[in-house]
Amino acid sequence: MGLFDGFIAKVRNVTNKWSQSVSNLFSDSPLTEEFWEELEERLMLGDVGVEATESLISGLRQLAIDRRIAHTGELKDAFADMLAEQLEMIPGMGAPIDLSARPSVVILVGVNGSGKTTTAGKLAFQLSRAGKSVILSAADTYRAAAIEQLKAWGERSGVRVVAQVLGSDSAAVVFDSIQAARASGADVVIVDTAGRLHTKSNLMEELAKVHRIVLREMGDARPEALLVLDSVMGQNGFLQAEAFGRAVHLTGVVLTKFDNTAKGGIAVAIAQKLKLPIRYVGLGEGMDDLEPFEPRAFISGLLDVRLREYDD
Ligand SMILES: Nc1nc2c(ncn2[C@@H]2O[C@H](COP(=O)(O)OP(=O)(O)OP(=O)(O)O)[C@@H](O)[C@H]2O)c(=O)[nH]1
Ligand SMILES: [Mg+2]
Repeated sequence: MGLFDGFIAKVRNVTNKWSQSVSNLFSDSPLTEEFWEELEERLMLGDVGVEATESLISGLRQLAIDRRIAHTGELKDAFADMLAEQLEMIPGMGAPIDLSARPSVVILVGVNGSGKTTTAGKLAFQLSRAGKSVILSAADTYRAAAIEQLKAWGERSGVRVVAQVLGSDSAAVVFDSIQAARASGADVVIVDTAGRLHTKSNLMEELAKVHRIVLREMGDARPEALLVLDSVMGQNGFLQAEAFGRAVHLTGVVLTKFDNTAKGGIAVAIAQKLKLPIRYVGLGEGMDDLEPFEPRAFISGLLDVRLREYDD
């Protein structure tokens, strides 16, 4: 069993119509101009993005010439390899989050409803199960329901939640959480922030303030600041990334609701456009439905191929 077999199986399980339609293009059929057009169209429809699509197609065409390939099926492994390479180009792609500081801090940011609180809960559960002492920080102080939602996750996973009353200053909650972590010797603080439109500058300033407090409290260490992106939104979600990246130093992406998307190519577009490493993929609403991202395992599951050395 490879290290990421479970991840491959999960991605394969949710493998949607799109990846099947791409996968099915690689068959016994002769390699025709029509094939290239179809492939290009399906990649574009799947949110792979213009640049990545062009570079994939031209690389694959060259390979077909070099190897005198006659049937589309012979290109499938090479195609999967190229997709994986597009992902692997980004430093830190699939790397585990940095939990070396004590306490380490993971801040989740993103627009409304992208899956921040759910991700915070799943992550708290998983890290806690792995033997880490975790604190959840309820820095979304805008809605009472948000604090309750995080507390419910805390109960479910046996993790302490540090919260203040509705309307409190987010940065103060985060400060409290870090103090509590220090006092109790906790390993990691996971910060759930309010969803916000990236165009609201006062809200983005609030996020910057949270980040500053964390930096100050961590000394030489650095937090993970993960942009939580809804896969279903596809490339429409990219506009957010730039604004969030100005407020906090983003260290990666959590790609949520991958189980619901009809456009599996979004991971490739994130690499190409945002140049941010994907760290986790959300594949459902349950506690176990958050998987560390691994590029080769991901592509293996997506296209139903077996890429070599995905777990080396
Ligand atoms: N299917 C599926 N649903 C998810 C996933 N992640 C989150 N959700 C659902 O998406 C909805 C919104 O999730 P939240 O975690 O509340 O999102 P949020 O970013 O905290 O939202 P705000 O705090 O309002 O900005 C909930 O119904 C979640 O159960 C996922 O990976 N797959
Ligand atoms: Mg929330």
